[in-house]
Amino acid sequence: MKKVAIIMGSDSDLPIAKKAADMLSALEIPYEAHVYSAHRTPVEARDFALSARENGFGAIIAFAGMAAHLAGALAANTTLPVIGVPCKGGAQDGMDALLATVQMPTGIPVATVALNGGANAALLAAQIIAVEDKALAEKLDNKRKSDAAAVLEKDKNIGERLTANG
Ligand code: RP5
Repeated sequence: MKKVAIIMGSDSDLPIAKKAADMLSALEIPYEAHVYSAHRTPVEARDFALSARENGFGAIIAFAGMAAHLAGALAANTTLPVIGVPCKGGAQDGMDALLATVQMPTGIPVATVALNGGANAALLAAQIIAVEDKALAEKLDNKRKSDAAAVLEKDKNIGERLTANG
């Protein structure tokens, strides 16, 4: 199975990256994690992206806050799908990172998820890999079913919970 890359701009992004790592582990998808900054270690970030396909990766998830150029910088050096996770914090509490991640020029796409959306980034990476992996696609279908069942379970007693004291 293809691996997923988890690349953080800083180890301060770790709590958000952990949500992705946990989801990938739950789906039994192999991943590799690194701290490579678009600004502080641009050479390492570029080299990783340039060799990612030949190193067996199928998708890259990039976590960055503030002037969040990491996802775009990686995407500039690979045609593997790159998923950007804008991280909260900084002067605009993440809006700066969201816009820096999502507003890519034509030709270099980055699939951007919600602020701090580590779990969805992992699910999107899983869906990309599942295009060519029937067993993983089945796992994702089953997860959708069990997630839906959990919501319907909550629906059962929501009226009582609404009227309960305290
Ligand atoms: C970004 O700047 C990182 O991805 C992180 O979200 C933010 C702050 O980094 P640190 O100053 O905490 O290392 O490049």
